[in-house]
Amino acid sequence: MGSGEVKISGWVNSLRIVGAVAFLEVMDGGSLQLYTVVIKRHEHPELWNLATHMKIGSAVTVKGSIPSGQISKRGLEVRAYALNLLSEPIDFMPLDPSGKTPALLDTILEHRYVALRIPRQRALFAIRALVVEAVRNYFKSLGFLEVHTPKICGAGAEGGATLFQLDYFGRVAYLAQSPQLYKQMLMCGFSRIYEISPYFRAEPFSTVRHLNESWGIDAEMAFIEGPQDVMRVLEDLIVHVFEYLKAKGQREFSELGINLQVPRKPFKRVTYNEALEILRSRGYNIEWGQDLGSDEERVLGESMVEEGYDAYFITEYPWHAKPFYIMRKKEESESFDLDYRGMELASGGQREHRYDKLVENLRDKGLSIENFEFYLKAFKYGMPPHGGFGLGLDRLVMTLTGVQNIREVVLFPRDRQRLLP
Ligand code: AMO
Repeated sequence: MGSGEVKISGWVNSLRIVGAVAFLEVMDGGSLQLYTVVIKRHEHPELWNLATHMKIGSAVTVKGSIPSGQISKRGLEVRAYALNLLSEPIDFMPLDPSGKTPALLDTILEHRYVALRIPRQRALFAIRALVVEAVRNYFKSLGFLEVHTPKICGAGAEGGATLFQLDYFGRVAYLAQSPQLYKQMLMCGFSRIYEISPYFRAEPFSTVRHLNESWGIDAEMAFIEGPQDVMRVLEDLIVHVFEYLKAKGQREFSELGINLQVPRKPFKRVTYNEALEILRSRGYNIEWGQDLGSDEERVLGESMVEEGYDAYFITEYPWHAKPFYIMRKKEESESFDLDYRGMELASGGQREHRYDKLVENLRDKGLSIENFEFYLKAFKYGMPPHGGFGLGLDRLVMTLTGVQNIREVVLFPRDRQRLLP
């Protein structure tokens, strides 16, 4: 093929016939490119005949030339000289693949594979893949090692109520809620690691920001001086992801009609106590020690946006609102949450690395020392001070793409109702 010529392998999203000209909208399978394939009756009568009888949704290959300087409104215009029909739908199309007639989210999720032909849907998943690419190249540049920890576990880290239990050859096992315990144990051998992996949580919520299988970006780093060292790595990661996406995701964001705004550094840091003050001034009275609910998160987010901060840390949570592995600081903790416009994106902190204190923390939370023996052992051999964070990948993609429901950016979401497809 010469320059200006293309071979498209994709699906017919729509067909329009105007007089003696047929316009086939074809979504290329391997790219985000939508083509408007033009076939004139008098030029190619056999192609015209095939095109005008084409069922929407058919898989085709097209060869053609792109007229110079001619870009039609939606797709790149191609004058076809070859058209091959490879596979026709044998049932009604469950949704309009051109996206001109919008489909309900339920329909999209039920027929995700077909919905991926809609330009907007493709853009969402192209962005998700770019986020993972950005995360990997960020951590690599800082010397973090990518690791993989088990997803079938003998103990949970984030509370018993949300564990999915399974039978492991006659023993009780759980699906991993997070790599928390393993990433900490690794601090006895590596000083900077990260993992991108699924979290399984039997959370009973049906909200637009919770899933029962979500993906996390976890980092852990040793030899830190305090939680602020970890916060800086997380803050830089977020800014890097936004900048990377702004540079590499131009086409995808233009499909979504979004002009990405990179959050400004440094992110605002508010202590839990300051957050309570802000909430009180807005009529929300939270008792000291309580976690912030989604209403409170939203109101705090509004106040931060008014101050010019999209992204902000909430630090020094009450110890009793945080898990046992976080380092205690009297009644408070060396913890942080990272929120973006009222939604929690990440949480983390400095961990307790001193064996005796860690045992005390477990006791204080009413957890069995015996169950955590395998984890505690790693703290006997020169465990350095360390800290880390868990960043919700799905929530990060939600934030970047502005979608309102987390399910939109997950191919086959798992929630309380959804186990198939
Ligand atoms: P946490 O439980 O806050 O912390 O989880 C970290 C981040 O993961 C995302 N997330 C979820 N996203 C969608 N649906 C869910 N059900 C869900 N659960 C969590 C959120 C959240 O901020 N081990 C600690 C992290 C650490 O301290 O390193 C942990 O798991 O964006």
